[in-house]
Amino acid sequence: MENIAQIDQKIQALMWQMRKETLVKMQQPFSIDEKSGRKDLVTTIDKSNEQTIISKIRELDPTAQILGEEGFGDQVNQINGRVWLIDPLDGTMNFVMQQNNFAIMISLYEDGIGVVGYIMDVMNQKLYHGGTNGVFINDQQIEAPANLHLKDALIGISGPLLIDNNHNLQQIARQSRGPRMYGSAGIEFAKVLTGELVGYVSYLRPWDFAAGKILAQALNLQVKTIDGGPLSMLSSNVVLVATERASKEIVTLAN
Ligand code: 2AM
Ligand code: CA
Ligand code: CA
Ligand code: CA
Repeated sequence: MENIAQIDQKIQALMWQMRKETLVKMQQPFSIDEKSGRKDLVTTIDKSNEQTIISKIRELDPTAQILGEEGFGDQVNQINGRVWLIDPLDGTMNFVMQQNNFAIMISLYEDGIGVVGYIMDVMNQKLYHGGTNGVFINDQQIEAPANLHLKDALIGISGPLLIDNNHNLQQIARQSRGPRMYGSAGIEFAKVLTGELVGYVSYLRPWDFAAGKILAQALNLQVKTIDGGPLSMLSSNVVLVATERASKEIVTLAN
């Protein structure tokens, strides 16, 4: 394998290529299928994006494991060694209904520790990327967001969790300046990175939060389960990303 700086340059280039391909493919007819039901869609673009990303990563890092949402990667049963996580289209419902507010996400973990994460906000032409050496939007490094309290800021909460009032989330929303709901984990993580949201709570699978977790932790944000515990990288979690202050406040209210 090449060194991480070389790999990073190539994955950044891949993300811009995937953005371009996605913009082209969405102008042509594509088919849409239901996965678990009418609120859980997959398109031929989710699948072809994943296949393109996986074949490129196989070329760059042939011995790594690859975990992709649409199943074109490996059966990953343990997080040791190098593992790439791929969400080829995040916010597929938004992609289908809005042609906006969706992302493409890639990340690399080594022995369970985040190395680099990438979130491409396709329609806004913004690539959020980096790791412990800093977090960037395109070529611009960004600073850690202010350590705001819940009461002073907006919070992202997924629709189903807020509607069902799981984890006391309606009370948590009331204590904030207001809840927001964007429908793409990648877009919501990006808004926490920039301080537009003080935090985000959603029930997510590893490829939904893997890239965002790396970028958030590099900016002193807390990324945990809603109980305040560590996230599992191999199963679903109710994920909380927030400033240090809001994270404590939300965990207390939720439990
Ligand atoms: P996806 O679009 O890649 O599936 C809002 O739906 C957010 O939650 C999206 O980031 C979506 O990712 C994610 N999500 C996770 N599990 C989901 C599910 N079963 N149905 C719909 N969205 C899901
Ligand atoms: Ca999906
Ligand atoms: Ca997703
Ligand atoms: Ca997806």
